[in-house]
Amino acid sequence: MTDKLHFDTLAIHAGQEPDPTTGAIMTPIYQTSTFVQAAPGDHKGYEYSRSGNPTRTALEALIAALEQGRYGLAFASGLAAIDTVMKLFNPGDHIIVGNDVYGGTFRLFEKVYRRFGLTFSWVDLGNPEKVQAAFTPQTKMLWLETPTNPLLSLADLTALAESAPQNVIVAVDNTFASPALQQPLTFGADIVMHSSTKYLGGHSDVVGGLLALNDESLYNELKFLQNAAGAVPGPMDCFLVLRGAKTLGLRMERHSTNALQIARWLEDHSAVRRVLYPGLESHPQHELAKRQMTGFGGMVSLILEDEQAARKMVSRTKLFALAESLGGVESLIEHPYSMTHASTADSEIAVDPGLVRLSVGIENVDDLLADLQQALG
Ligand code: P1T
Repeated sequence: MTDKLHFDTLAIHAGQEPDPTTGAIMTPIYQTSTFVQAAPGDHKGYEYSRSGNPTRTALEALIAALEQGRYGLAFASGLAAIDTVMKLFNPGDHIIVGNDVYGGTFRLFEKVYRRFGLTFSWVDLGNPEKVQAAFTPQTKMLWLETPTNPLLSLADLTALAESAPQNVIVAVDNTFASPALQQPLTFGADIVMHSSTKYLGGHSDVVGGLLALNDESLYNELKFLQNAAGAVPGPMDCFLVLRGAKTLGLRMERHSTNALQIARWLEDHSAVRRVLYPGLESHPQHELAKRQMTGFGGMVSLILEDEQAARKMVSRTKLFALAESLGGVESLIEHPYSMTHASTADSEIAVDPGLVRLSVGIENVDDLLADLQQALG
């Protein structure tokens, strides 16, 4: 039934049917750890909530539909989703990673999985020769974000998916764009990952992670690992993401128009050295953004003179709350160097101390501009 529906309709209906016994239009929160069996193995499709839970099933079907994939899997956090993907690999395997990613992803790869014998190359994905040169016979995955956190760089998904050898998994962290603006599986990616804590949930009230994919055997491996390692979300958290995702399309439109207006305003401000936003004509990959995305999203980064100027700005905003995370209806501001990306300090992917990151919310844009104006002085 859901095959031919448009994105905004899928966001409200995919994976969700009125409850057959009561008619409840909202998917119930099946707050149960276990399911009664008539005889051993004679059950109604559910045995134990780590292995499967009906509220989670609805969310898994939803993310599959929103990403135009066949399969979805839900996790307790974005990092739990990434961690489960990493468990596909063995000591000696090599992973190529885009050289701008969330600090927690860097930490998981370099501080945890390196100890288990995996190796990582951090590569500028905008440079096709460098990407080609990074593949070795041991390379098993290419992991990337587009747009990246926090520098809002883009990767050409079609070109990368075509250039990767057949046996290399191309995995895209689609958290910043959300499936409303970009669907990496349609460009040839093998796995899409989300921190549903962000735009999919959309209301800063839940931590979660999601995967979407098409390949059946890869899905079976990941589903096995999901159950074997057990980093699953509870039913209440699944419900919150299901509810939040219903308005994803509308929210992303407003995030995008607010962010573009703010990015343009910041570009004209004398205290700002550089604005990073894919929707600006000055963004080096603006043309790619227009090809690959249907909107430019709500994340804007800016570079101020130095660390002191950045710290001053993030402490002075009033509507933009100083906090980690992003993608909620309310605007947030943060200092990646000392907050979300502190774990990359002194590494090859360390961030500029003068960088400030905005998660532009869906408030009235004039109020947001006034707040930035008073904070920049
Ligand atoms: O926080 P969690 O749900 O575990 O998701 C991790 C994660 C993965 N990928 C991207 C692109 C992310 O931005 C995040 C989380 N990021 C923040 C908390 C942040 O403020 O950047």
